[in-house]
Amino acid sequence: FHRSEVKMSGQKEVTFIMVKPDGVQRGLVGEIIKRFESRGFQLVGCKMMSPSKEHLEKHYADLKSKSFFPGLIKYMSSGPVVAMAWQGKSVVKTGRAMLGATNPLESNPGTIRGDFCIDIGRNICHGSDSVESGKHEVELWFGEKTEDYSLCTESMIYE
Ligand code: IDP
Ligand code: MG
Repeated sequence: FHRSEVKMSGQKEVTFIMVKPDGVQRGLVGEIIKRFESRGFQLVGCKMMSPSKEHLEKHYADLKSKSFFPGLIKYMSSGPVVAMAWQGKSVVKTGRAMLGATNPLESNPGTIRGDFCIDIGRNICHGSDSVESGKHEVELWFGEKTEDYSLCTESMIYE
């Protein structure tokens, strides 16, 4: 690796961000996109869709044994979602910080959940919780179909 290639590969980290059905209904799609865009992250995939129960069960497979799992699947299939892949340096960890805590009442003001919601079962957005799950979830929701392009503002965002 050249130095610049090492830097570039760090900036290629991806996370899966989803506006949940309540976020769509409440008109928060633009607000959530705006925050990631303004921060400097790069949108590499975006689609509105109504995922099947089977797809949602795969996405939330690690929560299958939880008592709230049936309710979660019902909530998540109550309307269309906006699925997104965002790319950039440390986008997974930073994306989680931008979302706030799982329970919105424990989310700081200034975070998406801390600014726009109250109940854990209506917390308006999803974000991958590790670099590995970011890769896995982007693959699950987009397959190979994310965009590979460079931002012309890159040298204004990264030193
Ligand atoms: P995360 O979305 O912050 O990563 P997870 O623990 O992965 O949180 O849970 C996935 C989603 O399941 C949460 O965003 C929330 O919508 C729902 N959820 C988690 N815990 C509860 C609960 O105790 N009651 C109801 N819903 C829950
Ligand atoms: Mg999670």
